[in-house]
Amino acid sequence: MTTPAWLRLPRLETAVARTLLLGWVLARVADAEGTPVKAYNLTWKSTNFKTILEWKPKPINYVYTVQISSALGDWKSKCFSITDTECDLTDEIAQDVYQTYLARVLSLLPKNSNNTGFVGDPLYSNSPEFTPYLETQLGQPKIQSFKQVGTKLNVTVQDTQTLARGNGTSLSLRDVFGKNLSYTLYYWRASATGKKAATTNTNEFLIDVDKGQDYCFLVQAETPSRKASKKSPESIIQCTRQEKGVFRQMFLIVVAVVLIIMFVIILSLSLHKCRKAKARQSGKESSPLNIA
Ligand SMILES: *[C@@H]1O[C@H](CO)[C@@H](O)[C@H](O)[C@H]1NC(C)=O
Ligand SMILES: *[C@@H]1O[C@H](CO)[C@@H](O)[C@H](O)[C@H]1NC(C)=O
Ligand SMILES: *[C@@H]1O[C@H](CO)[C@@H](O)[C@H](O)[C@H]1NC(C)=O
Ligand SMILES: *[C@@H]1O[C@H](CO)[C@@H](O)[C@H](O)[C@H]1NC(C)=O
Ligand SMILES: CC(=O)N[C@H]1CO[C@H](CO)[C@@H](O)[C@@H]1O
Repeated sequence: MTTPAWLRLPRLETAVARTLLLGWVLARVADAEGTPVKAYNLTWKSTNFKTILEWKPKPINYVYTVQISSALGDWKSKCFSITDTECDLTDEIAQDVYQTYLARVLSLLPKNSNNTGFVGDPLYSNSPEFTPYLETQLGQPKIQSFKQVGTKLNVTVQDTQTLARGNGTSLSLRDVFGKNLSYTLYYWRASATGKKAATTNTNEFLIDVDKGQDYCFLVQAETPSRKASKKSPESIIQCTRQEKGVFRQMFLIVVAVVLIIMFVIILSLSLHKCRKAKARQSGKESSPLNIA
């Protein structure tokens, strides 16, 4: 017994509807997982060895994992399955800042996110090579202390601790760069604009200045031996203030004026007394005359 044609038609329609529905559901699932996009514009941002890799674009329903290797080494994964577009790699480069590193950013579906062994279809981009010692930017230096005594101005620059490590301890900028790190002091009289400069490959300046004058100054770090990233930003400006000297002078003047005033008062008082006494005396002398 065969089904009449008029009965078969709705069944066909149901099948079509089912297929359409299935297709729609599959499309939804694919959407939720997203389509990984290859990362681009991978950029190293590094200051005093604090080092972050940045890239684009913001992921939509997929994730990134970052891997880093030194010239010698294996790939090491960092920042597993993240939806950010940056990864802090300081810990990896801090152990040896003289090495050259390469990083890559993998774009992965969340369910594959631990499949970083390049089975299947890896989607990744390489970063530019990065050598922290040569490429990290110098941070803004800080003036630790300064003192002006007579014709000498003593300025001490803080030796910044970095995140770089050697022998298991954290290294300062000076530890890492040694004599290849210099500081330049730009200084000028507070009342004038002409700037002078002095350079040292220690953290201390001792310069000749004019006695009794106030000075303003700033410092800038530099690594002349490096091709790039040579100069730091300038420190904030500091000024000496010879307030104490000025105060002492003012104090002396005030004391002198007070002493003079007191002297004048005492003098005039005693003169007055003198005159009165004289007047009385002359009165006494003249009274007999008056009586007479
Ligand atoms: C990559 O970054 C550089 C500098 O930030 C920018 O000039 C360039 O337009 C970027 N490229 C893309 C494709 O966004
Ligand atoms: C300059 O100041 C620093 C810190 O106060 C001090 O250690 C140093 O001995 C001073 N240098 C001179 C030459 O006075
Ligand atoms: C690390 O320690 C060794 C031996 O103790 C020493 O020779 C070397 O100079 C140290 N390195 C640093 C960067 O401090
Ligand atoms: C200083 O720079 C020179 C030339 O680049 C290099 O040979 C030397 O090893 C550097 N010294 C330190 C302490 O980094
Ligand atoms: C999703 C998942 O399994 N993540 C793991 C991938 O592997 C790293 C270390 O190998 C783990 O820390 C994650 O939890």
